[in-house]
Amino acid sequence: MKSFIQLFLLLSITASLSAQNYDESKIPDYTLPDLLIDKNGGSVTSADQWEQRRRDEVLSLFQQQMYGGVPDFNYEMAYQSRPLDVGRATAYTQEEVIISISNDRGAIELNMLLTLPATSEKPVPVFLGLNFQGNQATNSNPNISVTDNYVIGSDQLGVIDNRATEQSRGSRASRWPVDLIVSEGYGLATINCGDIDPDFDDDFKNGIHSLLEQPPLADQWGTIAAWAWGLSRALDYLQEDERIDGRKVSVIGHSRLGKAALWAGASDQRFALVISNDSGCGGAALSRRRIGETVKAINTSFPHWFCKNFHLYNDKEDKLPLDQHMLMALMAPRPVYVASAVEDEWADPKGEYLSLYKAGPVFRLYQFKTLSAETPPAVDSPVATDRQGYHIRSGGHNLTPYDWQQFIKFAGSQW
Ligand code: GTR
Repeated sequence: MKSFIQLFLLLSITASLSAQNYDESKIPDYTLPDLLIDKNGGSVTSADQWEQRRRDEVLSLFQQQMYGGVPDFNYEMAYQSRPLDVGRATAYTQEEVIISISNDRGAIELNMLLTLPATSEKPVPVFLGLNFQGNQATNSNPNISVTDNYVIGSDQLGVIDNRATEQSRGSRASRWPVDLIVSEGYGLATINCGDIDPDFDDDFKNGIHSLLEQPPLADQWGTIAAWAWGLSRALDYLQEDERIDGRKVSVIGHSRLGKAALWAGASDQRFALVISNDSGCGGAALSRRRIGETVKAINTSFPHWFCKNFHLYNDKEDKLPLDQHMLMALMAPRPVYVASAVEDEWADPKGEYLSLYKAGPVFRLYQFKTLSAETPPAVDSPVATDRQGYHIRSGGHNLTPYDWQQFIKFAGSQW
């Protein structure tokens, strides 16, 4: 009976996925909302006008219709740092920074694994990104705490029933090539996304939501916005630590955590560089292309990721008053890098490129050179302009050392 039910579930998932379009010629005609026309129909022709009139309008659209705004609530933060023995590694130091966030309703702790080059004459730039399986999975140091919080992953990664086991140690180290990162003079900070908000639909009761009285309204945060908020709290700490150059913190994320990195970068302009890796629908990919994962597909599988208003656009992408090129434009004048993978069709690599390309008019208001070709570059041939970088890597949905090499190179060209 059990295997019959499993077969039935598998067939229904396959049927619903095969309903998705992967054929470029079947993309419906669409028109993207104009970045440089404000809500009263006025043209935006300078960087000043963008910043004073249009940027807030665009940001509010994403808050109200897609990711959800953060409700007002009071909280206190405290930090505590615990140095870790790194064994024979000499190139870097490691510590766990516990960021406690509390109010009279409750408390959560974000455990941030901070890896810094062992020697540096000046404060170092840092990459900050959330992880899926806990800090212990990002690095093989046996002294890193195994998270007790909810994690996402399979038994091959040492995760059983959304809990990390000892076997998870280092199981995702290839996604966090710390030797490469520190050898280029950068630090790395990472937190289990489940420390901020566990990634399942519980009607917004756990994680950071436990500190609020009310469940979110239709235009208030889902889980992606909660993760982005947590990234900003991590940045609060990083900007206070004197070993770190708080003006050079890049926010990075893969897949759903790439969506969170983009929203963090858009909503918090203290992030100096924003990096999206294979973030797909609800991240870098244009929603109107409806190729691979669609708005309906994502809201059905993950009803808790976006605000409730976003569900109104299931099968109605054309009614969205926004699209993801507007999210990219919110990064301007700061640099933004988008990475795709050629086999990651579910994430619509071409749509990920196009949103960056279509954000060009806003970067040009700042006199920056922007991507010149509407067609994505060849596989494994990164392109970069003043403030935009992109590559499409061979292979599938993953975060690899190749991706990091490009991010580091691009960051290096910015400062
Ligand atoms: C998929 C989801 C994508 C992407 C991915 C991930 O199942 O459809 O939007 O976020 O998960 O995060 O690995």
